[in-house]
Amino acid sequence: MEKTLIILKPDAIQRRLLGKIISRFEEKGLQITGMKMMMIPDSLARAHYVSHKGKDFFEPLVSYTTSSPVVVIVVKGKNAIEIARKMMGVTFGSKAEPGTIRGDYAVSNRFNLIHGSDSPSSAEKEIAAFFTKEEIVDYQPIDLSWVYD
Ligand code: YYY
Ligand code: MG
Repeated sequence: MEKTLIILKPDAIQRRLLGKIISRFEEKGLQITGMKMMMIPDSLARAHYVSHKGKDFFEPLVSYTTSSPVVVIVVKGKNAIEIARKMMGVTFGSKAEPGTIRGDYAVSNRFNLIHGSDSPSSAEKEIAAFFTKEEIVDYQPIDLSWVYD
């Protein structure tokens, strides 16, 4: 089983889309194993997006990320990282395919509703940056034998 960090970004909260987006992961068969609402501190936003430091969109991205609460979720499942990225759609809302989260609910480049880790190594780092060990709850969903063959 793989874990990935999902962030429902400020626009997801402000536009009251939390429930719709969370439902998609539940309905897919992925497991929520940690979840909380928080304000992302400036230092954490900068560290989270450090690979984009120096790019023209970096400062506006940090401002947006810290502008309002977010909901952070640890989503668990076989191949969860790749599945979540597919469900999100490509980065820009205007380019994302219908049927994806960004494709269905976003038109913007920056206001694209959701973050998902892009690799096992970033997932591990990002989960550790946003959650303590105690905040990740290990439990066995009762339907797993019907979710996976
Ligand atoms: O992983 P993902 O969120 O799909 O995209 P990244 O390339 O990692 O960029 C992070 C974040 O930065 C993106 O969600 C929107 C914003 N962004 C932007 O505002 N303008 C760009 N040209 C590229 C990315
Ligand atoms: Mg990224």
